[in-house]
Amino acid sequence: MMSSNWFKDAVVYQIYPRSFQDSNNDGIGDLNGIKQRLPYLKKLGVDVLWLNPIYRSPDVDNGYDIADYEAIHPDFGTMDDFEQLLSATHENQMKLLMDLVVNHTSDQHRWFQESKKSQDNPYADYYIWRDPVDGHEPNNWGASFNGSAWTYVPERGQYYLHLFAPEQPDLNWENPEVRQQVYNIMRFWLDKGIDGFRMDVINKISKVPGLPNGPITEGEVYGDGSRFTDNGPRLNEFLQEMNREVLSHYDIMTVGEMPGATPEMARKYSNLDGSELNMIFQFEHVSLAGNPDSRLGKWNDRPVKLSQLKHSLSRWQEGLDGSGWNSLYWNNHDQPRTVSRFATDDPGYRVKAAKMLGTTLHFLQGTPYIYQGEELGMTNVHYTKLEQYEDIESLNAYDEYVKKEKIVKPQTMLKYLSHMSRDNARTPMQWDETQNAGFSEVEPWFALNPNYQEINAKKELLDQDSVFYYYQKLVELRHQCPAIRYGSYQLLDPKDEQVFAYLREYQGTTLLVINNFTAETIERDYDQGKGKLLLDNYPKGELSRLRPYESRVYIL
Ligand code: TEU
Ligand code: CA
Repeated sequence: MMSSNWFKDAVVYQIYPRSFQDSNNDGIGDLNGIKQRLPYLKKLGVDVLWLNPIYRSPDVDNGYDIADYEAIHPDFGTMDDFEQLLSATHENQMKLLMDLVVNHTSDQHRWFQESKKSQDNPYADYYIWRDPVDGHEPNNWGASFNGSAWTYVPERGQYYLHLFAPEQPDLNWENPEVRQQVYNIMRFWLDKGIDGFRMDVINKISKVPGLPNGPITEGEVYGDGSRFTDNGPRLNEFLQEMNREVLSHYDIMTVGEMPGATPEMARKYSNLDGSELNMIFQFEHVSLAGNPDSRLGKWNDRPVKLSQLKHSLSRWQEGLDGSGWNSLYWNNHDQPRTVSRFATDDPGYRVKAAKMLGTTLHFLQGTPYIYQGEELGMTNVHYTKLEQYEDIESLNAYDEYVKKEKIVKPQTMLKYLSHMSRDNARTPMQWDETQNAGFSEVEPWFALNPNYQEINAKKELLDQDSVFYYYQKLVELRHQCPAIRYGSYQLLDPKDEQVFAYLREYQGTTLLVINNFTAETIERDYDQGKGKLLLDNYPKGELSRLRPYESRVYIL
């Protein structure tokens, strides 16, 4: 059994291939495009690339509905292109993670096409099928992208479960043959030499037997089944089996996406004996501002209270120190742009604010993830019309809450979408100021953020004071300084609603990290005077005066 802790020293860069770089001018980003941009990533200094799904897919949910796990989506290129990208990544001393989406498949996957034909065929038990109850769905669960979590198939006279879209049927992990099939897929890619997996909603693979009804919020149609689907009874067992059968035979890293996980659970999933995964993605800090009307769930346009953000991140820092491992992220393909969400994208402050957020996150203990464009301070796209959206989650939510249930006004819902939609993260990468931003020579599959002439990689690479070079510095400091990687953590002034300040301590080195989350100049005294300034996003200033969105790090 191999074991290695390189994941603790690594910085990961997430690539959304569809929106990263188009190489053949069909308007869609692709594998050869990523290969062309390796020098850029090398320059940023990241160690690991994670690619969102690149498998054959009908793209109901942009690749998270996989029709063939061992084929490359023609939009992205060929298997040969993939192998070339993998070796080029390795030649550049970087590693490559694939997205493993095995809670569900596409309804176009061969297994499902067979499974739905009858109740007795070799694939009949590959998915979660149940008889109707009194002519209705087997239970009251709603799906993540709205509507029921069950769809009826006349050929079988049964319903199948889908926690996401109807085109994303859930696999039946209780069936040992399904698990072996998944392990085979994993070996297929690992044997090509990839360096690990990001595992999509992997904490939903073990459902509570009996699939009981979930609680229904007043005024809602469907019940919330998450307590019976997330972190279920056999999850640790399944992960340990996967680890024994597959993961432990390779020198790789793993990160499991786990909505609803607590630090206590994460200590098991990322436990230090290496029997499950290396780390998880938790959702707490990106779920702090729900709508007061709980039927609307994540849809809101409210700022997050800084004390709550600090409390949440601190709970994970303290909760996993010495007993598990954190992943650190502000952004991914499902989250709005961090600078717009947690600080400001006002042009007067955007650069400072992006650097401040980077500092806050990158000085924590754990493995940091940078989502494409975050290193440029890319912003939300600020759409005002429904037609501008593309994402299934956003479109279904509008349909449900505005048109069907009429619980929110169109203008209000558009404000919520503009603040929270996943599409904010999915506009094409902004490479330069030319037409189509250097992403493609033709019109991209999804419109660019109109601010690309102001915010783009070419401009930032020419400006030593850019967000890009600041992120480069953050990565470099992490590589150099063990206290950033391994130090213990202590939050200062938990109730301060303006500043996020904390200490990191490792083998006699103490770091003091100070972040002003406001557009105001404020006075704060910690132990700055005793320290040596390691990093600042402003020119030298007065010791206790913090300028708007200023970040400072001292070695005490
Ligand atoms: O997301 C899991 C998940 O919980 C999502 O519902 C996420 O919380 C939501 O997009 C934010 O409101 C993963 C993938 O990252 C996402 O892109 C997929 O759509 C989803 O799984 C289904 O595979
Ligand atoms: Ca292309």
